[in-house]
This record gives sequence, C-alpha cells and structure tokens, in this order.
Amino acid sequence: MAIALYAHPFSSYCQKVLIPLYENDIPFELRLLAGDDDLNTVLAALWPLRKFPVLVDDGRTIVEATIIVEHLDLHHSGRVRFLPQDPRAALDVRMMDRFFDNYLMTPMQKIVGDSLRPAEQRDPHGVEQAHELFDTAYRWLDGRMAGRQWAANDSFSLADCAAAPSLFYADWVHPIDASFANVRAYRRRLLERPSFARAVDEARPYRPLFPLGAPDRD
Ligand SMILES: N[C@@H](CCC(=O)N[C@@H](CS)C(=O)NCC(=O)O)C(=O)O
Repeated sequence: MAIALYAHPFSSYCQKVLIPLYENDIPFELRLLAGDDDLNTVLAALWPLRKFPVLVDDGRTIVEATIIVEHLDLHHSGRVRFLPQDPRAALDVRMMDRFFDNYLMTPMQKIVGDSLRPAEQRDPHGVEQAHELFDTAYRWLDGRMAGRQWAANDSFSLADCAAAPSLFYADWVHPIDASFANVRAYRRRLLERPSFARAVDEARPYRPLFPLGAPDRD
C-alpha cells in the first residue's frame, strides 16, 4: 500500500520529511492540504491536533516530523540513513534535531504566527523574546558548526532534515548576521542539497503567501 503524506509544500515541518522521501526516492502520494474541507476533515480524524505533516503507511498513522523521519529510516531505509546505528552517535543527531525544532522552528513560528493575528491580539513581548532566542541560537550554532559539514557525526542525518527548513525560514524572519559565517555557510550547503533544493523549488509558487513578505532571494 502506498504511503500517503498529508502536507503542504510551503510548510517547514513538511519540508523536513520531504527531504528523506526525496533522498531515498521513496514513492508516496501527496495529500495536499490546501483548504480542501474534505481533506481537512480526514486530517482531523487522523490527528485531532491537526498539525501536519501526517504520514499514513500501510494503515498506520505516524505524526510528528521527527518520528516520521525515524519511521522512514526504519521501514523504508535506503542509501542515506538518517539515524546512525550506534545509539551514542544517534543521541547527538537527536540532540541537534531538538535544537533546530525548539530554538529555530519555534521562534520562527511564533513570529510568523503573531503577524497573522489581528493587531489587538498581538504579543510584542513574545515576539521580542523570539528574536532574542534567534540571536542566542545562531551564536551557539556558529560555534557548533565550526569545522563541520553537517550538524552531527559528519554525515547527513535527521538533524540536517530539521536544520534545512528551520534555517531557511529563520533567516527570512531574523536574518543571520554576517558574523555567523559558519551558520550562513551551513544554510547555503543545505540549500545546495538536491533533496532540499527540490522541496524549496516545489514551494516557490506559494511564496506570495508568506505573511511577512518573502525576500527576493533563495
Ligand atoms: N511538532 C509538530 C509541529 C508541526 C507544525 O507545527 N506544523 C504546522 C505547519 S509547518 C501546522 O500544522 N500548522 C497548522 C496549525 O498549527 O494549525 C511536528 O514536528 O510535526
């Protein structure tokens, strides 16, 4: 039975799982969540929290992007492995995956989400905190990436699947300062990775939807 992915190409967490699907040429059907009420009803039945991506594989529903990547690595493993077999090395990958989700994806979603609220429901303090978090996270990541090609263990992994969309969009909402040369170089490297480049290209038509205005680059 084919894999079904409930997703939207412009969504950062969906791009995180498109990367392993493209890296290993795993066939899947995209159920495009683009305002179709019927599909949204299906999504709510599969996952009442209505967050996406959601993957259905052989009748089994898998939620949370990280777990979807782990599921694909376990059940549809291919040329590129996303978690090292050594559990100690795998911990480093998981640590970096948490870093990108918690300290880049989260403030990015906070800032974008806030911009979609009516003026009287905005949270300027929360947005300010999100910007501060970016500065701290970029600084830490710059040190971490010194001399590294990929986020963990010198091979492309789950951590880089999390890094690619989070750094891609983070730079749109809080540009990475030129002093963080390692982070900027890593972001460029991720954009050159064919699987992520494909995900970015497929999402290009949706750029006008970016509420803060997509920059004219990338
Ligand atoms: N923790 C979830 C987060 C997923 C998430 O926030 N997805 C966004 C799209 S990028 C979403 O579902 N937005 C719609 C909503 O929040 O209602 C994961 O890792 O998959």
